[in-house]
Amino acid sequence: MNWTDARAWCQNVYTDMVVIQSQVENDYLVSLLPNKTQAPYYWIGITKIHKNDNWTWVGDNSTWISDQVWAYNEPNNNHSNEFCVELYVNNDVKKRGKWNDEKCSSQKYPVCYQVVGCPPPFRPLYGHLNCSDQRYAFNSTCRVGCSSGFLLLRSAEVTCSSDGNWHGLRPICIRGAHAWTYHYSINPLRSWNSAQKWCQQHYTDMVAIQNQGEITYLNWMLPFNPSYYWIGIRKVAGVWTWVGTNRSLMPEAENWAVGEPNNAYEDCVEMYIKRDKDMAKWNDATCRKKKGTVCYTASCLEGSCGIHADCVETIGNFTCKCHPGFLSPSCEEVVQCEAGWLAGLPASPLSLNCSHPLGNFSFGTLCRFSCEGGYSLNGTEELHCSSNGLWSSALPTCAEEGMPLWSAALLYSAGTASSLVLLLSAVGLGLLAAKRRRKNGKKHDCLLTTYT
Ligand SMILES: [Ca+2]
Ligand SMILES: [Ca+2]
Repeated sequence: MNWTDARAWCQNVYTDMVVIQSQVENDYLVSLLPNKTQAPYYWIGITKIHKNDNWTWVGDNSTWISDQVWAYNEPNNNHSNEFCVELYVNNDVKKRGKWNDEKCSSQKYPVCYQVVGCPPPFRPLYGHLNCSDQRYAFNSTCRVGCSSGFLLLRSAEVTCSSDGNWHGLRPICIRGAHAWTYHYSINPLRSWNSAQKWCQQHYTDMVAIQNQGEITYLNWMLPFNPSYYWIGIRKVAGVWTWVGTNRSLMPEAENWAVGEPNNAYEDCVEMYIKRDKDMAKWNDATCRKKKGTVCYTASCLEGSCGIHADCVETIGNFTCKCHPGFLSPSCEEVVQCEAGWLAGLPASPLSLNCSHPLGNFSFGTLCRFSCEGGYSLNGTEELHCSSNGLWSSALPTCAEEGMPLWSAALLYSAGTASSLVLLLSAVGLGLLAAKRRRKNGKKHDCLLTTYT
């Protein structure tokens, strides 16, 4: 093939005509190529267009040429148009591995190279890839980005290594937050107190860890530091406390390393970031020790959650935690208490007077009961609707003064299924009912449900 055809063939079948960038590469290539006893030899990918041009390699336009690479008396540009280069591969020690400028129309063997590539890289669920080379060639890289609301764990970038495998931890996107707002400093190392001061000056506060996802993220995000990192827990009046929220550490949130906390005089907490043993676990340590600092920036702003909720920091975001008696997601809706019993409530002798500060028969509603003359109240004088939607106690009843209690009972089961049972005040009817039950032989739990 002439040089032009040879190159086209290389590009078609492989990646391109061979490019040599060092004497070592040149010698290595010679060692690979079949020996020839005579011409034709091999085309290599270096050429020029005009007599006075530099020799230029295909592909990257490099102009590398070794001092010793030309054969004796070459390049001689013998016909004033020797603008391509052949590589001698034969047993002549003076010529083997040397170059000769040649007419590009000469017929020689093409030497091509093929990029060592990787298979298409793994695209993480909820993520996308941005690759430097769509053929995934050797040394090319792919960067992973996660969809909005998902967090990248492990490496963001993988590189195609020469063995045809992607190098770097397989990236994953986990459900997280829109932004991560952790900040750290290991220069200088700080005591716990000065770490907290630094965080409060520059960010919101020392890191407050709320779930395993944050622990995993911090362990991934922070560089290894031999003295590890302070976190925002310390002993306050003998109780492990999150300093940012002033809440005590709940047992379910504990993340102590084996055997920790182990010392009554170690009042601050460090996290073993990237430690071989007990990785990402906590240890109580003396507060004046110098360690790395991890801070966070708060996402809660005033008014983030309205007046019936607390704003709770999550990783780079916040959630609204409704106050008792209010319903998510908006925390504007108030919990209601079952009030079906009202319909069956007699006009007398029991009377009630309710106040509804937040809504009819809702959390906060308070009802006061009284009985008309001749009756006395049995049970609570006040009922209130609790934050869980249940009434604070059973309905009271009115008993005719001097009458047996059961004859004027008003039963109410507090809860969702209100069973309102009014009893007759007439003793006679009650007895009648009892008699009738015996006669029928049926089992009744309650008595009559009408009122006269
Ligand atoms: Ca020549
Ligand atoms: Ca300890």
